[in-house]
Amino acid sequence: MDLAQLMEACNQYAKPAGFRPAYGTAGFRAEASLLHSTVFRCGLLMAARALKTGAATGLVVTASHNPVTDNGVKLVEPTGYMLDQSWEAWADKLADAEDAEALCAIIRDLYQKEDIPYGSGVVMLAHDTRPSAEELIKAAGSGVKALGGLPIVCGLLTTPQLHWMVRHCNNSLKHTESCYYEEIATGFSHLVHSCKAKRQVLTVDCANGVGAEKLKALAERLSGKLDVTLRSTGEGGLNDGCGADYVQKERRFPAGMEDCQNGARCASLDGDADRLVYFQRLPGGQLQLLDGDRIAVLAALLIRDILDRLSHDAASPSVGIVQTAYANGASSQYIREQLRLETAVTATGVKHLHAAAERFDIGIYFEANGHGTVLFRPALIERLHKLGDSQEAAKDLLALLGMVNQAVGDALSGILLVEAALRRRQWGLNDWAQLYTDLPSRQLKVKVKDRSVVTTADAETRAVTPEGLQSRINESVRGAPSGRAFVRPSGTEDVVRVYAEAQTQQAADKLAQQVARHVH
Ligand code: NG1
Ligand code: ZN
Repeated sequence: MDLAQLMEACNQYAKPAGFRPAYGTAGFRAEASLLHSTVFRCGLLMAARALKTGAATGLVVTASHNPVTDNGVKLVEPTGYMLDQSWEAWADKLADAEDAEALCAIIRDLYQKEDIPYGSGVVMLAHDTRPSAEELIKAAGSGVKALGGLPIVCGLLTTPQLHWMVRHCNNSLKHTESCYYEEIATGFSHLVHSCKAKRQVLTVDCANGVGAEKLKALAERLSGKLDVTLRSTGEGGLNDGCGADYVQKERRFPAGMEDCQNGARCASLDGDADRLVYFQRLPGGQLQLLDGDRIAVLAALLIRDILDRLSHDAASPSVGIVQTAYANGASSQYIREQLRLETAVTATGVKHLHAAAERFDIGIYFEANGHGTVLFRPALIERLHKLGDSQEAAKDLLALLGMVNQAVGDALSGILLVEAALRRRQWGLNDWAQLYTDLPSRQLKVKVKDRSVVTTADAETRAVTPEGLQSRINESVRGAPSGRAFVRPSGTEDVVRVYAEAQTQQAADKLAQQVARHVH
């Protein structure tokens, strides 16, 4: 490491006065013009992480479902997962360092405490469609180079594509963008090749983000096996009145799809295409949401159908579903009582869900907002390869493994998962929707002076501070039939989030309003 060079580079990316970046639910997010120093420092961090692990790491410049004027950075481990939580404190320290001198001191400390070898770390860089991406990618590259590392510029990609590429690269597998399409499309083609179900056109709201171009590329490789019509492909503002977060939180039809036909099969991606929700218009005109909870249940049914045909002499693979407190109570009840599957509840953020899903042979994790995937334990994969020579069911599971992104939740691979599951059961959206009825729920955001005064415990279901808040919430919940409510500070926006569900929409709305008042 050339200290003089490092100092000079650090000086070029000064932190704006008064800016206090913090690593949140999925990395750093802020108004884009504030972020140059943060992204530069994340470049430093990921170059060091690459040296520590002896493998390539990744960095995506994106603010996901947030407005186009924001940006952010998501950090990728060599496994393709999100940055190891033990390193989040280093990310915070680096991002928050006041000046170049303080920054260099933290780097020295990092090298010493983590015993980082000297050398050149490889960091793969990608970005979404935000206009601020170009400058921020430059800042990330400068950070990597300032530590003597090698930035590999992968360009415009969905977040899950970059995660997939990092994982494949480190497993010495082909990892180009076209290999990504090839692999997930091959899995899908295998799973649907003998399906007799009539194909349905899927209309996809692409949030005016990167998903539009990438889903088009995927559909082209499926040679007619997936009929998609794309909406919000870039003509409007990113995530502006459209996208998975808008549809899931507002329960409204996205821009350009207000006039969709009753019963037409529709889906929404978010701005960086790692979230997916389905929806349809009911005969009464209202929107019916098929969210991440429902995708998890559908995935479990697909897996169960295949496992029922698998004969093996060892114990049956364990299958479990991981959710957060935002999961609709009706979905959790269905999973426990009807599917009789093990469930786990973790704090918000896929880093938590992912870790819990790894405890099963097949771990399904989804946030209600549509971010999730299905993980296969390596020992099971090995067994399946052996069984695959003689058994169709093992081949089906291996096809599923190839189709579903093993690194992180992925809306494109999620579409293939949902479409394959529906087609194999010859189901339409109504069959899927009829599995259970969601409890009415409401989410609100509350702006407060300092959201960090709200702290929580028990997978965010209980407010620890401010004192007295939880007992006021309990009081309100007692007054609502089948009521449940919780609050937590957002890790991506400057708000406190309120969630409430109850037997009727009116009761859920009232409960959410009451709890929001307790937060103020
Ligand atoms: P925050 O802002 O911490 O609630 C949101 C989502 C998370 C996750 C992250 C990352 C909700 C309620 N929260 O986090 O689930 O997806 O963004 O993008 O949807
Ligand atoms: Zn996203």
